[in-house]
Amino acid sequence: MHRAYLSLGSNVGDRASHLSRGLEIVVASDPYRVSSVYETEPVGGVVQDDFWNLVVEVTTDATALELLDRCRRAEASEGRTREVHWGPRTLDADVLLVGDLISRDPEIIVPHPRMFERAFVLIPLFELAPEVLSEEQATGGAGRVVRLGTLGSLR
Ligand code: PH2
Ligand code: MG
Ligand code: MG
Repeated sequence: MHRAYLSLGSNVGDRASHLSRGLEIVVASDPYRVSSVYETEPVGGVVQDDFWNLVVEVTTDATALELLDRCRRAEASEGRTREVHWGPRTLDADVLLVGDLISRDPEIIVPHPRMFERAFVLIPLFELAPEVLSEEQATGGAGRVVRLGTLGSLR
């Protein structure tokens, strides 16, 4: 058993529904805890609407690749298409951390190679599990991030 952390984001359509349905798929039947939802400035240069982002902690036996498969199924279920790299999406689900695993497999790099630059990942992760980040890491990310409330309160 390990604790894994996944990031979910949406900036197309009904963001709360995409996040809720995606959440159900990525947690499967494992115990989980979820951060608040944050409204976040798009990172990466593409002009697009603000995202809603959250982080979920899953207590699981699933491997990194199995978690990646859940992420892909969640994205597919919300009708994700891949038109613009880092562009608008109904749902993006990424594996951030899987216990203390370090994976350099190009299919699934863990920790997520860009997570420490991104406030939209670090702020919700710090809310949920401050012990997995140093103070320096937690405050080192770029981009405006505003807490909106719990997912339940936004539906
Ligand atoms: N995802 C990206 C690129 N940029 N910006 C925000 N605010 N939130 C995201 O989830 C996001 C992004 C690529 O996965
Ligand atoms: Mg992503
Ligand atoms: Mg992704």
